[in-house]
Amino acid sequence: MIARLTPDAIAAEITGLADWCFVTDAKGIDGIEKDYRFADFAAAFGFMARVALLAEKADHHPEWSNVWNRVHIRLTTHDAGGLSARDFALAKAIDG
Ligand code: H2B
Repeated sequence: MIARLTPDAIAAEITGLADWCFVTDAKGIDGIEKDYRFADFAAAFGFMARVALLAEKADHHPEWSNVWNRVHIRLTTHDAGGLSARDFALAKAIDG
């Protein structure tokens, strides 16, 4: 079981990220979400392939969707029922 971050820790982490938004879903679970846009489907899917490898290495996996050149990513920690340090580590790895 991994610890959920406190609201203060979440706020501090989000200020260090570009374009990630704090979103509480319909079930009351906190996550962070970002929309990416690419030149075309091949570029978007190439990004998803790179993220998939990062996620598998970290054993931490995104909730995501793709529509042609757009990729929407939501990060939350299922084992914690909300946001943990793992979500912010993966967000930084994705943007890095
Ligand atoms: N991904 C995410 N986003 N949250 C988790 O709690 C999680 C995961 N747990 N990937 C991992 C896999 C866990 O189920 C396995 C057994 O390590």
